[in-house]
Amino acid sequence: MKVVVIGAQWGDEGKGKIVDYLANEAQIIVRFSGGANAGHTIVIGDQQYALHLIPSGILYPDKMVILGAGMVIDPVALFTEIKMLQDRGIDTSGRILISDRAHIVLPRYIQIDKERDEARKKPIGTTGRGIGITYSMKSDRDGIRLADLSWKEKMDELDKADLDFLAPYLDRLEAMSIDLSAFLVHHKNSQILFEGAQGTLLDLDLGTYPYVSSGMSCAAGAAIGGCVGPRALDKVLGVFKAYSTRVGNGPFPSEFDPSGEDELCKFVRETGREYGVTTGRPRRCGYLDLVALRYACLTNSIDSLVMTHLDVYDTLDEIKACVAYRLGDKMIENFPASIAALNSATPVLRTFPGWKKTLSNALTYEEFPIAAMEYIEFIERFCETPIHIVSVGYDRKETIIRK
Ligand code: 2SA
Ligand code: GDP
Ligand code: MG
Repeated sequence: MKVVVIGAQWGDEGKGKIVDYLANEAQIIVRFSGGANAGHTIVIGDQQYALHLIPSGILYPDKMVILGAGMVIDPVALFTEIKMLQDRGIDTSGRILISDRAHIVLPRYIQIDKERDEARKKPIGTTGRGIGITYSMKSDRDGIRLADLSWKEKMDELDKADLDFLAPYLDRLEAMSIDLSAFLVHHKNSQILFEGAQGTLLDLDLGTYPYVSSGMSCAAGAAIGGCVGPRALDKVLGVFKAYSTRVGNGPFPSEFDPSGEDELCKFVRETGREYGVTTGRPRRCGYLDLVALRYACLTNSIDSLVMTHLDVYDTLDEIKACVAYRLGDKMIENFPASIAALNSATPVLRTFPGWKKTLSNALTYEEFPIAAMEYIEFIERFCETPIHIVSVGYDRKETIIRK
């Protein structure tokens, strides 16, 4: 079985937690997009890990993890992350491979990324990790792939600073480099997870452009960045939070209070620990946006949704979710491409009763309070997509599978 796990919102839905949970049943985990902009958190008991480049799955001693062709890899960030894992007792040797088609992030790209975003009249609020520049060098056909590191003519084009930067990493990158397509053909009977980064609404094509990242966060990206054809993928899981968050700039129609100062925003941010894993920035918070979630289901062919952070709402008297946008005197139910429309859209909210119970104590879905079930089942009907997994806490254990 080849299963894709993507974010169905603006990232940070809990993909790291869910991929780690599902990795128990897989042999190979392939990250297919993004770079060290991502922050995927995994919590096991009193241990917390923040992964940026290495696929969630590395914490099991026997899984192979692969950085796919759709990724952009900063060697400094990569080897810092490997050292962090090894220092914490995770034996990574021989288990981390990289597609020879993946692109390399150079320090000067990081510099340009920061300068360019600062110079923008309307900054995107990038993570400053050189992501957009590396992907644009790639589309401009000036990028450097792992495979190019041993191509003399290409290396001769680089200036001395780039060569000096790359020199200490060449042997280690070469040792990890594989032909991903051939590798996956060879392992065609393995259970494989394809792990996305960021989320649908940050996808370069499907997201709120230009307020997006530059990789493919969508399900189709798993095929391209994972070096397989789309028909090789068996199932798409879309992870979403019981509410919405976004870090960085750009439209967010269901944002609680754009000043970020209202009580509900503060409550959700602190209870859900909504701070960037890579930059530490406070995340903007808002109501669950079902217009956007349904768009994510449709554009990614999501077979099954995974709901996370439901526990964050445990103590609320009532819960609201956005079921349409009001645009002037019109109501719309489809997610528009126009940033002007998204900026002026006001959310139409539906209210649900709260459950006022601690969900993380439940071992099965049947133990959930009726009010929590009603919220979940409304979302399923609205999105015409089942929710098979519900996460009620950050720990690996706090995960409920619905039968
Ligand atoms: P970039 O750096 O070019 O990819 O930034 C472009 C936009 O993409 C957003 N972006 C993210 N949004 C949510 N989470 C991300 N990862 C980190 C995390 C974020 C952090 O897990 O918390 O630490 O700030 C991520 N990476 C990129 C970014 O905010 C821009 O809006
Ligand atoms: P990712 O980028 O999608 O992997 O998500 P992040 O790791 O950036 O952010 C998700 C945050 O929520 C992390 O701090 C996780 O530990 C935490 N988390 C994941 N699932 C749950 C959940 O169901 N409930 C709560 N309270 N926290 C969760
Ligand atoms: Mg994250």
